[in-house]
Amino acid sequence: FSPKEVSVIFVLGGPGAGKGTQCANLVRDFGFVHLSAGDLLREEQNREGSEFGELIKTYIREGKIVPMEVTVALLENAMKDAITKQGKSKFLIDGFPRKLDQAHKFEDEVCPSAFTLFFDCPEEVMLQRLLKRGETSGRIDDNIESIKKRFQTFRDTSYPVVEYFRSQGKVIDIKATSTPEGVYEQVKKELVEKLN
Ligand code: UP5
Ligand code: MG
Repeated sequence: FSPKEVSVIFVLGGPGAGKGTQCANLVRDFGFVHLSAGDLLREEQNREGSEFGELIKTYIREGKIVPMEVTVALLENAMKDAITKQGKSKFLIDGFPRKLDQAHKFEDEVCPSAFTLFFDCPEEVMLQRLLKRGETSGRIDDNIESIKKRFQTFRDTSYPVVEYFRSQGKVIDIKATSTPEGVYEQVKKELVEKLN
């Protein structure tokens, strides 16, 4: 597909900041296609016959970033599907890019982003959310050891991506500490301003 046919918004924020929750709201109200890189990786991990299953599992448990070739291919395929099978063109790419080289590769080879929604949330709050979710989620990384590693990776490797987009004036900051509804009010307000 041609980058001209599509628009991409990156949705970034620490582990448990509420990216997935808010993307679901935006899908309901604005008709975006929501692609979570983490969800696509978990799906690939569970796919019968995947050559990357074990690798993805190990990286996710350790809170490390899966080699970008795998993730970019999954995202690109999912975008192609949504375009050809559903005639969609507006994408929320959630939890990606998590490293500067991924940002460059995606914007050079797939599609430049319009802007980034950044969910800003303190670690104590994210920790409580993730531990609570871990009681029922079955996610192999919702345990205290993995969560600490995810936070470390976010601080060292992923937050610099936000700063990079910020230096281009392409970040919308959202305070992600209030209720899901309260956070969504901010998201809607900012988005409507941006899109008008
Ligand atoms: N919740 C949400 N909002 C709330 C609010 N305002 N108040 C109270 N509770 C709130 O929310 C997390 C939990 O908090 C839920 O229980 C929710 O109900 C509650 P959610 O919306 O799921 O937050 P989200 O930011 O999406 O958290 P998630 O755990 O998905 O974030 P991660 O970034 O850690 O996970 P992701 O799936 O993106 O990545 C997982 C792993 O995959 C990475 O660690 C990495 O190993 C790998 N990965 C890559 O290698 N490359 C990639 O490009 C992407 C992922
Ligand atoms: Mg998520």
